[in-house]
Amino acid sequence: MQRIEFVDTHTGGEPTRIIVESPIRFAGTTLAERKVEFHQKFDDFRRAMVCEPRGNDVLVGALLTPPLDRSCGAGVLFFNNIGVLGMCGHGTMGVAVALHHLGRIAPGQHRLETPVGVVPFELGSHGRVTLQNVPCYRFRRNVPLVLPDGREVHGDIAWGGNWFFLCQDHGLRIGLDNQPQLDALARSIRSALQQQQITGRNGEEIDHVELIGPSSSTSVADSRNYVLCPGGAYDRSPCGTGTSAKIACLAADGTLPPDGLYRQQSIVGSVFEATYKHLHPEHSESLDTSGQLAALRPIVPSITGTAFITGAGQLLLDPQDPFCMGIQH
Ligand code: PYC
Repeated sequence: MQRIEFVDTHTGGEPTRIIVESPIRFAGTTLAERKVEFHQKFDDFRRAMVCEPRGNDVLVGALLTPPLDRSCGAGVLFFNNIGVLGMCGHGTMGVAVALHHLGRIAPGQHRLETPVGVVPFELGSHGRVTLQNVPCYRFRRNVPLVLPDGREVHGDIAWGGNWFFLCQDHGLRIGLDNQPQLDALARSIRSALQQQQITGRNGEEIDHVELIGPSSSTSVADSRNYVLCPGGAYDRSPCGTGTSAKIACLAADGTLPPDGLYRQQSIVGSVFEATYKHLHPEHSESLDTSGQLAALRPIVPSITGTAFITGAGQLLLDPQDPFCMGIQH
């Protein structure tokens, strides 16, 4: 029987399972290489950690790895029910409180290495975490999209650590009681994007759809979102990368100034607070010498939320169990 140590958390209702120790020994020399390696060689391990019968479609996994960048306290690979993610905002907050729960970090400033870059974060009291996301930007504005039923919607395409299509003219109310309709629409948007080969920069797949609407009447938040994740589940939290993508669009429109506060409410009512600073042009050039990124005026978002520990222990992998390595739907 193999035993895998884990800590479970949730951030604004969205769960993260942090894998503290794993038998995996990576050969890759960057986290981006290890992301590919995890997907290609250890997909059964991913399934075993987050899919049924031990997990579910909503659960995001976070595999802790020793950092390759010595300025970081830990490295992490985020994954879900279908694959590996570049970055995850709610998951980063979960990792922060899990590292504290394990006695590995104290409240204060820390750095986490992810496949898309280093994510500095500050752990405050009572599970409050502010993360500084990787540089984010709007790639295309107000893109028309014809849906399979002939209806046309519009959306911005933005990078928030993952690729998002952010749509506001969808005509639906964002509320839990409307979830089946929101889900059907978000799925049809995603398949239209695929069919019409509408992508992010460098042809990358847009795998997250974010529907945006007014916040609930009892909330002071600036807007409420419904985020369809790549594996078909919807984000219970306001989505850290989705909130980053949203404020990148507001920054590009000039409707949110640097350091201005934006509050993003999720479908279950939880709220992330977001601010941003512009990325220094020299920094953009060091990330992309073609100058294309600098022209998109990337921002560096700070996202704040609260995560809670919900469980900790060992996952048991019994080789006699026919579903030991999880069920892939
Ligand atoms: O918080 O960035 C996020 C996220 C991505 C997918 C689910 N949550």
